Amino acid sequence: MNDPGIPADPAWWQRGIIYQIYPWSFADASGDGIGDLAGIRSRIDYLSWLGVDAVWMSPIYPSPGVDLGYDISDYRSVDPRFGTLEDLDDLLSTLHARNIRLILDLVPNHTSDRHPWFLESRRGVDDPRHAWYVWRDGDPAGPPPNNWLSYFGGPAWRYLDPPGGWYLHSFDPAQPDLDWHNPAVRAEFADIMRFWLGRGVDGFRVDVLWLLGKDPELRDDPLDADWREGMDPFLRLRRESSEGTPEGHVYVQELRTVLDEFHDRVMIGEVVLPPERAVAYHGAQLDEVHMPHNFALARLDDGTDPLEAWSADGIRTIVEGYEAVLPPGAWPNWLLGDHDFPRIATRLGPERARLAAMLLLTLRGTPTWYYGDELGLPDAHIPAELATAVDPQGVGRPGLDRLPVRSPMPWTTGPNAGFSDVEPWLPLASDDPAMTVERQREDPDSMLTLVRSLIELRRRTPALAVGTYRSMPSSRDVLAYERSHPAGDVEVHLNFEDGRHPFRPGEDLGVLLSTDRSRGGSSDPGSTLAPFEGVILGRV
Ligand code: TEU
Repeated sequence: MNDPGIPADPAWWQRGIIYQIYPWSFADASGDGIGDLAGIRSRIDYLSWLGVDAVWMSPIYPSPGVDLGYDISDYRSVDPRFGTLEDLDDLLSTLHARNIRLILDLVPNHTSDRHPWFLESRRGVDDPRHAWYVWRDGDPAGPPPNNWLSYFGGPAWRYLDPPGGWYLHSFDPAQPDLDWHNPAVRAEFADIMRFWLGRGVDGFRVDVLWLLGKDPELRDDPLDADWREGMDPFLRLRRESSEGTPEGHVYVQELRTVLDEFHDRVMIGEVVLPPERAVAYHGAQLDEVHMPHNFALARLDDGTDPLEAWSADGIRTIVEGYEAVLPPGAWPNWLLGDHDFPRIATRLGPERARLAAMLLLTLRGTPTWYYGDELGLPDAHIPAELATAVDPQGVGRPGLDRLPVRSPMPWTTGPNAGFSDVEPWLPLASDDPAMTVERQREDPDSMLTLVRSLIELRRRTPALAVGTYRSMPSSRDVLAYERSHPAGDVEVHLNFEDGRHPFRPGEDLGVLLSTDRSRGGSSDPGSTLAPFEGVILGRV
């Protein structure tokens, strides 16, 4: 009999590993200093060698670039920075030929203020496009229609004349929010999805999914009683009216229905909410997204000391808490970060980043891997004069600049790290030759070698790919769990402390893989874990 925790016939997105590419920074083939689709295509050998099953690309559509592609001015085309629609088709077919799927980023909450729809909406109430956005009459001197706040700092409203009114922008003023209560908007997005799915794209990561369908009455968000003077002003409100409404779930179901018109596609939602609320986007009947992204590890050390937060206890609580709230039949997922969060190697340091990689790639649920983390790439230091772009979030909420996590992928020890023939659009994170694919590929002790080995082991070990999860008793500083599958069980022991720890592996188990370079591939499990060592045990 099949264990209820093991999918009988796992889909590609359940078995697989998803690799996120930030297209600005992966590889530049055109020689303008910015990454592009032809660049990504030229690196498919690498993706295949690394062993990933799918690529999620951050937005590649035409965009003024105020929010680096998350401000879209045409949903059915490719930005000339990145290439053409033909380049996209070419990338897709080349990926498919290597058995790698392609997931696009769908950004339905807002457009660019230069999108023709928004320009038309400014003509006034008589224009049908007016009701595509959230306009309200009012006095230009204020106050705005309600107290909602922008993720990029300040009020979420701006007055504009013409048409003489306030419009809602949950992010930058250059990103006006669409009105998802308007059926014409929803029909348009259904059509956009069909456009891409019809071209063969394998699915979408839907940007700020939980912001769709805000309170139709635009009621104020309540004040957060825990907020104190000196804290980030954005955290002053509990975002109960501006996000996460019941209507939003209905609209997500509609998107899912469109997706399901096509065979074997996936819909993943960006839902930056605590797990107990995020999992609601699986849908009551599992009829919303296949997976709302699980940000529990990305946010584990939010506002606290990462080295304290990443304790065995801290992580066990996160993992068990998430497993406990996951609806029956829903498939989990994990990520360490994405293009919005500080990089894992900067948060934890190189040693613990190896442990975090072993954690991510041995937990139950689809891992999403952020490009460059496989090298242990740190956040880049970006002097203002060297950046050719700004992050509006960094401007509006100092300390939350995201450019440092979006630096060019270092491929070689040659000029510009082989990313581009010219000066890249952002400085490299490191000038250390050891921080390149070229060097790490050859080094058996490198982070890249470890990540590739973890992926390879996960792919050929059913217990790791789709097995059940169970926490195991262990000493206080060690996180231990078992992944079970009829094909064979696996144990994972992760030592999160700077001391040696005894561990008792089950009978007949040997070390399949260790994060510790000095264990040297020995199959003898030994009786202690080295500081910050993680091991995967199985029948050898
Ligand atoms: O992110 C939304 C979001 O939640 C982020 O603003 C996040 O809270 C913050 O960056 C954490 O520091 C999505 C995209 O991932 C982001 O890149 C876009 O800027 C944003 O939507 C608007 O489209």
